[in-house]
Amino acid sequence: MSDPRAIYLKDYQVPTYQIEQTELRFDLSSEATRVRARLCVQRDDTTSVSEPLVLDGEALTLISVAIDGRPLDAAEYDADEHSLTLHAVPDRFWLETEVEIAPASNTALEGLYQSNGMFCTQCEPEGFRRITFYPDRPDVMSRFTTTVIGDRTTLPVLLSNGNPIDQCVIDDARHYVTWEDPHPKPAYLFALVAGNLEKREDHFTTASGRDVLLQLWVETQNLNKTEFAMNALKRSMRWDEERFGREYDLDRFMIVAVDDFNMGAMENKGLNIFNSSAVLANPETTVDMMFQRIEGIVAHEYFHNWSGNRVTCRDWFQLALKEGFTVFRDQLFSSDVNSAPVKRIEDVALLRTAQFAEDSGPTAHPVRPDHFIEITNFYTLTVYEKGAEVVRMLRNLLGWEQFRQGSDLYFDRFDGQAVRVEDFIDCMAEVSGQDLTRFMLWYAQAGTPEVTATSAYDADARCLTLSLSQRTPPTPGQTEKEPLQIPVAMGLVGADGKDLPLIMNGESLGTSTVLVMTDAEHRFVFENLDAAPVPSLLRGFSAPVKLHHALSDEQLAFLMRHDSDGFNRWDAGQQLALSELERLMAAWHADEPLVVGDRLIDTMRALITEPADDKAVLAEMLRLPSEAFIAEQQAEVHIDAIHHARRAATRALGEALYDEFAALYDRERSDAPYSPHFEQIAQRSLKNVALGYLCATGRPDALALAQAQFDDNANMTDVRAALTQLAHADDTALGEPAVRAFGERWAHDPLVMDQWFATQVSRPQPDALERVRFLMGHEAFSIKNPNRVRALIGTFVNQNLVNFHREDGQGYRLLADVVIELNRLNPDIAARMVLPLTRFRRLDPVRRAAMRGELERIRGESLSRSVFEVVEKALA
Ligand code: 0A1
Ligand code: ZN
Repeated sequence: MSDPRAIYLKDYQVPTYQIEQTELRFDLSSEATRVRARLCVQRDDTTSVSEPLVLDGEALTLISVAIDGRPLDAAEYDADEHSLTLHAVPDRFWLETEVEIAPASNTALEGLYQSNGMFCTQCEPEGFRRITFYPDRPDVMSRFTTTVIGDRTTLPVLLSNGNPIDQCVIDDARHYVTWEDPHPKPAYLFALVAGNLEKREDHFTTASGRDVLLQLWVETQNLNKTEFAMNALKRSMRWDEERFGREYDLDRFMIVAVDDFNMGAMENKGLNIFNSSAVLANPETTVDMMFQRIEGIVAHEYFHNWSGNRVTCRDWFQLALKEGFTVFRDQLFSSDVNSAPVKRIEDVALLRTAQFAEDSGPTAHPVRPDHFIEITNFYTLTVYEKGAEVVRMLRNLLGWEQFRQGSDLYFDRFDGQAVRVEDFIDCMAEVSGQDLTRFMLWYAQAGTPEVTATSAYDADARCLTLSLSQRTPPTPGQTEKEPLQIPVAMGLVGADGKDLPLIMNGESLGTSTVLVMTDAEHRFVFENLDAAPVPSLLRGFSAPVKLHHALSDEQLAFLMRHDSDGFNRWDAGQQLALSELERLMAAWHADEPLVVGDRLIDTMRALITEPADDKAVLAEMLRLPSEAFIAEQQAEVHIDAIHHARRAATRALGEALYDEFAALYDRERSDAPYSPHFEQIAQRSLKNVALGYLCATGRPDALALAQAQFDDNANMTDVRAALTQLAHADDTALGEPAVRAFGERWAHDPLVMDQWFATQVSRPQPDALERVRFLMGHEAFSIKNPNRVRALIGTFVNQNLVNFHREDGQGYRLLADVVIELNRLNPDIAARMVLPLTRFRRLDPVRRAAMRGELERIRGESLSRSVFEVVEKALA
């Protein structure tokens, strides 16, 4: 059933009017901000003179409209809830409007809003229409000049895009600053910030020798958390010059940290606005993982200056054009400056759990959707992460050199334009001479392709035949799927653990190659092999597919030790652990004791005791597959079986390898001053994995180690790891006081209190849900702040599966209550939070019914468009 309110890609039409110049004047006040806009409007050559000018506008109080200085009377325009229409307009003219808006009551955090008294904006994708009447679409690009007027004492800092060109004190109370951005941009990249802020300042000299002023603006108490992000910014700027030949193009680059923010951060031209959680860090308050996330986000937003801002999207269906490419660029950056295999492992783990789950659920959509009701619902893992995998596949198909040429051509050809995914792909096809027609299907087909591999060795012919087939399961609205172009990076591992030379049709391919699938079935014959090798397929996870390659536990254990590809070594280990966990789950269902087999224990022992070349990879290899990943492998999901099997395995490994883990813990302890450098991070990660196994035994001496680490208070990574062990122990004797002490120590720091919430609500014991309800009443919690909601509710729902999926349905009820409240306050966050309730198809009948019941209860409310779209899809 087609929804009347849906918007379709096929209906795209070029804008009828362009805006050459945009002059804005903001007179800031919490309840009644006045926004004056002077727009130089130009009718498009192809537009008929009778075509009305229609401007978008949401929740605006219109004060006045004038054309070329002449005020219009009410008969000359129509203003409704969503637009302002002018019927007869000249070919080219100045349009002046004045509107009033109320930032203080804007809890949706789109448009102009307030966060701790500070004014800030979020305009992507369609927030600018909440600021003034405007053609709010990315293919209308304009030069902006912005004057911000504000109170001198409460708003001493007034920022917007570009360069300050004028500033003055108006009277005792007020002052203004005028900013000019020389680069034409779509309205979604507009930004304004006003507040009582302080800055960290630095400089960067570009490759061509220009000086760029760098500023990081924060509230005073956060100045001691700015050093890391500033350095990450400088590293990103240098990296983009070296790797992609991209130089910065303005005299200043500013970042502002904001506490209330829907997403991670936003790439507004020259004035990035960041969720404070995505930029503020220091060793006392911030865990290693967050340092790395911050580095990646700073890079991501900076990289958007080219992939997003200089070359932008024609329409929002093209979102993956900027996001997929920019995520790929930030992944490459993080992998260049840290442990490359671990970066890949983390990204793939996210993809294979969360994105694959999206791709197999009711909200599945292609990387480039062809219709939507609410575009904010499409800032998804599919658009971002699968979008990045698609760009990575191009790199895999073309090789780096040609990929880089394609990227150069794209930036060069489309600089200053708003373009489509096809334009990007065409550049890649042009420089490589490859036919990428079939490749485009990656943007159009939803669902995760399944690749099945079998191999047969023929001793007489001394060859191995590798058969690969592909199939993409149906997704809502897309029943038939075509074969995709899939790059399968691979090698053959010989009995000595070394990669064998690959010979196909008499041609030598080296020891690692990329097989390209374009059809449903393929056969590849490798020659000149003395014995049956073990195929190592999909190295580096060269395509976002589910690979079914039936390897025995022996072969998995072999690859885990010998594969030359770090990612595949890890993956073989995960498969091996998974097959053990499956045995345990079967035992749980049969009410039999959960006994862990020797193979898993022996492989883990070997890992711990043999010298490791990459500690970061080792730490990852020692971790069992997450509950979410295990669930993703099952046709029918049994949360309790998963949880108990994984817990039993962790405990058994802890018991069997207690001495080894204790020795590992000791070995990786260090007194060196904290640094977020990846080698130190790897060491802490390894040490804290060991601590986890030790504490899983519940032995008092293990918990004493955790207590000592907590008391030692060396850095937040170690403190939080210790606190987690204490707070998640069955015996609350140590956990309770530690949780209390931590809460008192950090009551003044909301980002640390988020960690405090998250640690408590991920506790596996059955009292977790009551704790969530209790903490929702804590003074540090606010349902209006997205970070608090994610830390408290999001962590419970996504990281505490046994308790969220309680059979009595209380977990679902709690989430539905939250969604109903958020639907009124912040529809975007509500629509994100409701997603776990839509994933009921593979659960047992009792839970399925309970989830559906809660969704129906939500549907009974007066719903925002975003929540409506998700709930309708789920119940369809
Ligand atoms: N373009 C940003 C993501 C973003 C999207 C929407 C937002 O508010 C509704 C905020 C940020 C990025 O990719 O980083
Ligand atoms: Zn982005």
